[in-house]
Amino acid sequence: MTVNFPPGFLWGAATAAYQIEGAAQEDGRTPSIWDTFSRTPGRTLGGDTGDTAADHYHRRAEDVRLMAELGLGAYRFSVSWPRVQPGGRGPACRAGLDFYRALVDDLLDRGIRPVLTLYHWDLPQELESAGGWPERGTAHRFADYAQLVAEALGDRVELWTTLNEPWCSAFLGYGSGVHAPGRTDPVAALRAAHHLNLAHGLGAQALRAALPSRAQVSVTLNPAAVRARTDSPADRDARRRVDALATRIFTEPMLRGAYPADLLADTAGITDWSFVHDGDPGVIRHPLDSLGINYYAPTVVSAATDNAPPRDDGQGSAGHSPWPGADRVAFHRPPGKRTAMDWSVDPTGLHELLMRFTREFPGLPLMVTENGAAYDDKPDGDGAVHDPERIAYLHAHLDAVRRALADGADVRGYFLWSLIDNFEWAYGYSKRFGAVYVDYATQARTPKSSAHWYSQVVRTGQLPPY
Ligand code: PNW
Repeated sequence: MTVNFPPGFLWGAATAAYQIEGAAQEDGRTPSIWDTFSRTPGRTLGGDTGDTAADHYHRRAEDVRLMAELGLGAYRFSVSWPRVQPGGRGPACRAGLDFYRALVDDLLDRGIRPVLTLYHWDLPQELESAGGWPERGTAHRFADYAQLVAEALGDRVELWTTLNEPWCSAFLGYGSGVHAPGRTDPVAALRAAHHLNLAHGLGAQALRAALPSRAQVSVTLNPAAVRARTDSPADRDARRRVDALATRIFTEPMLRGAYPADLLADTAGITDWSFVHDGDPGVIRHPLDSLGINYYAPTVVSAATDNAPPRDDGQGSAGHSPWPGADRVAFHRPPGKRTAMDWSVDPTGLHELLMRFTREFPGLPLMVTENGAAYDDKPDGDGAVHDPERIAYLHAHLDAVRRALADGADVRGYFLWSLIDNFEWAYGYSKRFGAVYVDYATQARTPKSSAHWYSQVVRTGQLPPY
């Protein structure tokens, strides 16, 4: 029996402010940590920055038209904190808020539901200069910012997300240093993770207080679909450690109100966690309306042996690991198909994660808030962009979502990453994740064949035979 997508299933595409907006110095916006980082030589591929990006700040209306042409039912975007609250504290910047008001109005005019993320990695630089996420005060600044945005947009946005992938903010930003702000300190990374959790809890409280009761509050994580290379106790222990650091460090406090005991034990040689104050767990635990899951590829680990190949998870820089307390873990690249990121194509990881959260957190609706792939897209002689590999990737992963639905998972929506090609963080513009091609010289948008394919899926609510 084919199970199709349920009525009301949200079909969308996702982006993030710094990756598409550009206009980095306009209308009162101040620098974020990504402006500082990307302007520092050697930090991003080719020295690319988000100064212009896909110029979405000036092409908002055209981009919303494109979404309507694709038939999207929802659009997931993020608000740039330094655009709406320059410097990360104090009064709102009216021009910045006006941009998001206009965006949301354009979406609603075309029947597209706005799904707003408050924080997709662009911390105001002033807050980083005051200590950043390793400092507790940043969590309180975030709650103030959440209130400010809720007061401005709460009359027209129903779906709210506090953070996007706090794992990346904490461990790539402060641990391995491959993301902004580029620090490489395992204690700072663990402190950052806790203060991001606290920011989520305080932010969710601020949203509830400022928003009408119909509003829904969520968070988006990138849980690891992590597998042990063998069933040996040592390899299973490696799996457990990575699972704790990637996933349970967020899900357990947010959904159950405590850090996992094994995580505290694994990291005891690094920190005593005294930055967790009495009362924090009760704040971090907040009843959520759904959980957002971003999925790209699985992770395969084993216990490191003396002759193990060097760490190769693509996430480390100059020997700095994003996995504090998991030094004896080796990361492996399974054989098989890869994307341009060199990430393996394996949709079973998505099914596995959806079923895991269904089992562990019964009653909590799930949303696939990002899924997609980078490929080396190029226009052909006629200017068309054919990306059959992306269609195959999307088809296989949507099929995994469909199987999870058939197996009882309460999945409410799917958001393709990404609507348009954009600034892929440390990889700059070299990696194209868009369903729509962007010619950065002219900023012309061309829907790739995957966009046409996805449009059919969205319109029919069904996967075509493949
Ligand atoms: C996510 N990793 O980033 C982000 O939410 C997007 O902004 C980004 O463009 C997309 O996935 C594609 O990369 C990630 O190294 C970046 O494990 C890096 C990792 C995971 C997610």
